[in-house]
Amino acid sequence: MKLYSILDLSYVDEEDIAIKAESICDSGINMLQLRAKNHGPERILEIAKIVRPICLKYKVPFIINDYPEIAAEVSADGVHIGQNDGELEEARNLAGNCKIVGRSTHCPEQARKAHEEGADYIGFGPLYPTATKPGRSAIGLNEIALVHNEVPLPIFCIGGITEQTLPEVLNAGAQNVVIVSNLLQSEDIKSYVLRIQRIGKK
Ligand code: 3NM
Repeated sequence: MKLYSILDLSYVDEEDIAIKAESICDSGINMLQLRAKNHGPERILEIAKIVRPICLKYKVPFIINDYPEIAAEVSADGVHIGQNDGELEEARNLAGNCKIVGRSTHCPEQARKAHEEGADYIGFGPLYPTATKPGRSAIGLNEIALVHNEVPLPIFCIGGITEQTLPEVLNAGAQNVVIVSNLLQSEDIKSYVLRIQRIGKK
């Protein structure tokens, strides 16, 4: 099981960004995304410049949410786009040398389409209602197995995954997960990730 972490700035104080990024990268997660829905592109660029060297130090692939140009400017490993962010190919072109382009998907149809348009991985969710993406209804666990059968891409299940819900998410067929708030709000990220990885190995 791969664990994808999102440094979502709605859960992190500005002055703690570097220290949080460092402890996340040092915890053994497999990929880190910078997501900042309440910040403008100039500030996101500044923050990306802080996080980029930390990811390099720990050899953690670094993904920028929503802004392919920022991904290009900081030489991130990739960019992540949503359903309403236009053509995947356009994001890939804007992202310059970034190798990875991921797309959020919320149903099997969108997942198939993301594969056809050349996404390198997809997010699939939100499995449960989540305050991290308010207003988007949960899709539940029933289609996880189907989407894994039909879509030959790395699939990261997302939305409301916690230490408590992870076992049933894996039982439903999930292979990789994104955890945002439960990880960022844990007291000790390193031991949290260790516990998650143990659940992932069962
Ligand atoms: N994207 P948490 S759900 C950023 O379904 C995001 O596309 C989603 O945060 C999607 O782990 C989500 O705190 C939020 O629930 C996930």
